Amino acid sequence: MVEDKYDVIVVGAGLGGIRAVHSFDEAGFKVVGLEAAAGPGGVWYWNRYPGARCDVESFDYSYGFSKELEQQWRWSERYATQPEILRYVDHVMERFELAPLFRFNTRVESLTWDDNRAEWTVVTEQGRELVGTHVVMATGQLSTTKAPQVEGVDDFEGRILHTGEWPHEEVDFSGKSVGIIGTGSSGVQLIPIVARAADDLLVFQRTPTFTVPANNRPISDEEDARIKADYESRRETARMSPSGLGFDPGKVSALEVSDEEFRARMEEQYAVAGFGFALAYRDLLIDQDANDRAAAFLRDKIREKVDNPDLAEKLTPRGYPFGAKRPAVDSGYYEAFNRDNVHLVDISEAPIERITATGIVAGGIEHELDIIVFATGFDALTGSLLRPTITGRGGVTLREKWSVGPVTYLGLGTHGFPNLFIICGPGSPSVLANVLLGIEQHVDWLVELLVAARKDDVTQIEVTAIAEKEWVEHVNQRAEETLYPKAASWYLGAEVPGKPRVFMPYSGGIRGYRRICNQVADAGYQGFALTRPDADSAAS
Ligand code: N01
Repeated sequence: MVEDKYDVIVVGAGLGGIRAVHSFDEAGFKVVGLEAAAGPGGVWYWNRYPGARCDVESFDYSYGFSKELEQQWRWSERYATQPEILRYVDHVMERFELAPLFRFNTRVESLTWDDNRAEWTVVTEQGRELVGTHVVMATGQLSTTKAPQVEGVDDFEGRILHTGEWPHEEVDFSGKSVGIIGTGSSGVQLIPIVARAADDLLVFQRTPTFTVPANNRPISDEEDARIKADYESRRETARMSPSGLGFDPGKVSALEVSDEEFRARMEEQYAVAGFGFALAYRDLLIDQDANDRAAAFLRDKIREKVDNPDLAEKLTPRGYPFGAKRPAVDSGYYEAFNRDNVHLVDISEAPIERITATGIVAGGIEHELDIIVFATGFDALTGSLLRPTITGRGGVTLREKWSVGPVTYLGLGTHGFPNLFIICGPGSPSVLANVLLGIEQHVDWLVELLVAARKDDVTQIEVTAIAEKEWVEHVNQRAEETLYPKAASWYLGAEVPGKPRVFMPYSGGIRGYRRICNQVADAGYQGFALTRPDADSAAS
């Protein structure tokens, strides 16, 4: 039974879905947001592990669409914690009265395109049916968790947790032996906290990670007032920077400066910059020799921070360029390994064999544990898009179409799936830029597109095959100009065995990307076929 009909159905109530629902509603569309979780927040709803905090600065990881919101919300720290971000989300939901536009506890199972009626039928896990002229997938890039397929997981008699599906109540680590598997951003944030709380902490590390210090601090009233007095120029600086983070990439090559000058600049960046560290010189992420210099600097820092030289060596990343895997931003990560109760289990050569009733067996040794935490990450970028069955024109599913990797035009849509749009999808800057800026740019661009379509009686909007092909080539070419493809990362699909290896985000920078999107719009939505009933395609 068809329950409801909408102009726009938004899937997801993370920061992308919230912004999309709000903006489509403001533009006069009948819109509904569907969310699997019991509440809003997306990744910030699920990733409640202790130590979870954003590693983009709070002033930049926030919506820019409302000056009043911008002025009235008070961030407490340079990098907001997960609970503070969730409070912000709740505030936005309340302030803009968005809750009535969402349905929570509503997981989408399937989306099916009807070519004759030019609309999508969306079926939820509960079997409810909704019909929408347009669908916007705001399902996030890092929202489908993955746990390693280890034999014996079900035999474990202690507690198993995943950082990406953390319980709502506090987990008591005191008096416990805890094993954490994974040393990506989530593990790096969690480890120092558990180290202080648990009796024993065993860190199971497969690949050491590069980290840069967060240099977190409280935001004083003075700083808050200063930034708010001219917030627009901060936003503009962010918009005009390739990363969307406001960092002006260095103009100089790391290879042109003396050792002394290089070290002084790196020290300066290390002490303040967080993510901006990678942008100190113009070529750290594109030239191997330049990158080697930065990597050597970071390796020295590990040796300085970790007392035991053998342990320091084990924690030292080698064999892939700094930044090619997403670096973690840390607060006391290496220092945690100087504690007597923290032990590294190097599983690079002696992998985890199985989980038993009482612990983890690796390299033939059983490690007894009360709690096992999987900090093993996500089926990134495509996991949540491919989880529901999306069936497009001619009965082709998105899983079939993307069986050799995701192909999109601008990361916004894919040929054969009319009126289906993605917020920060593969092929857009998404995770390689300030994702909040990416979300707002995509939502604003899509609202303009649908307003124009409504005005011109356009009922179908579809990416053309040629535009998609050319965009994918461009994305690949931009990636090849960088060091990103040189690491087995989740950017590349290496995080899930058997996943196609395709470099997924757009590495050409969000500033240039926005320019391209604007040119596409100015040229009458070049690369999209716009169809009116009983008329031929209006653009291609
Ligand atoms: O996941 P990851 P994450 N056996 O994929 C290991 C964002 N984020 O949740 O490298 C043993 O980075 C895996 O080892 P390897 C951020 O964009 C942001 O930490 O595959 N180990 C790796 O060490 C981040 O990049 C924030 O060899 C296994 C770890 O688990 C992204 O989310 C905070 C394994 C997974 O690292 C994902 O981060 C947190 C196995 N079978 C996350 N499988 C902030 O903004 C995987 N591993 C602060």
